[in-house]
Amino acid sequence: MNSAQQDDGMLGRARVTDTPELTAYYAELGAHDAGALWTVANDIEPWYPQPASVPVLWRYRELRPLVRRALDLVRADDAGRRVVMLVNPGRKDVSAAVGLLYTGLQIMGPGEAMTAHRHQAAALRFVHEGTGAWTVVDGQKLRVGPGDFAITPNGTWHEHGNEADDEPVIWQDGLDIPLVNALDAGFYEVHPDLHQTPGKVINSSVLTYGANLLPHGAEKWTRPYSPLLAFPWDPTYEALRGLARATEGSPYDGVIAEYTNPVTGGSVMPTMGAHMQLLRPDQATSAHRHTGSVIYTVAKGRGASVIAGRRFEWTKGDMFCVPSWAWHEHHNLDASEDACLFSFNDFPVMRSLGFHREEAYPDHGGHQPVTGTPTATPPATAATAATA
Ligand code: GTQ
Repeated sequence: MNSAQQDDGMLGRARVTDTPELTAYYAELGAHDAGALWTVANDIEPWYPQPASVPVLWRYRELRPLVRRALDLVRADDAGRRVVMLVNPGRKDVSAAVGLLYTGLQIMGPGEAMTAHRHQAAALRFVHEGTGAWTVVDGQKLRVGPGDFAITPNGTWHEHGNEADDEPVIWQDGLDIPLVNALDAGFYEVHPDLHQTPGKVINSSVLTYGANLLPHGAEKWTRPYSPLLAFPWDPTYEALRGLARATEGSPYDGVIAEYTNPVTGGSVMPTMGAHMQLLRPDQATSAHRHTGSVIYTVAKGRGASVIAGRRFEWTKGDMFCVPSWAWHEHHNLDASEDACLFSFNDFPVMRSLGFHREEAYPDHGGHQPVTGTPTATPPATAATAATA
């Protein structure tokens, strides 16, 4: 910590000492639904982000049996969506997994189908297991399998189900529900007919936009989200392997690529972006931090990530979160296989509001010392001195 900044008062920050007169004054302000800024200034304008979210790892091996139990415990029709949410211990009040992002594991039994609805929150899916998953998004039927990524942009009608006759589907939902609620902008509607009438062509957006060719008429697409709604695993993984041959990648993320809106090259939706990244065998990235929250899902391989000084070992299916401004670095622990991390984030919100900031970890050759303490504070640099 920078010693000058230990004392908020020296920098012109609030340090008024309580007196009986002031205490009485604060009470009187409170009675008028008012308050004195100097009693909260250092809390509401911190030196740097102070997320309530903590780093968390959710192990698929541990959650899967619990998710499967919900199949027998609740009927999909009664539950609406049969989902086990991942809840950050610091964000229970808003059902967030990290920051303003929600995520959960949804299970659909063989032959099940959910009714159609739409809402202000945007949604995305990443399939963990099961081959029978389908979803209808604004009348377009998509089939998705393990490793596939699909989007349900805000305001689009959607319903989904599992057309396999033997095994359940478990997919991960990612939504910006806490963001929408933080902005008091939530709406929700059930489809008047409970179901849409899907067009006959399955995965029509993939047929139209899925080959890096911009089709005739694409310029007419003016909605703020990607017209390509599904991104299958196989071509994504092949693209990452190609990238790994052709480029070095990022020192912080390995070989990483964003799923994009093919018309604009921007993020798939206005509030949430998503990436797939590949860590080469044994690769250990350098630590950095940035504004914006991220939820990761291990798509392939095994490794470890150090987040805010805590080390989390992960394997396929595991999910973990990186709160805003937390130092993080990733390590592929396998000497011969690559490891792949799917992730989604609120970066489009940060960028569109001008809130994006990023910096490299300056010490110890770019790697954090591992403290093992859940709330460990990283060593502060001059730019990031803590509040006193
Ligand atoms: O499928 O639209 O996990 O509305 C939570 C809320 C999924 C969905 C969730 C939702 C959905």
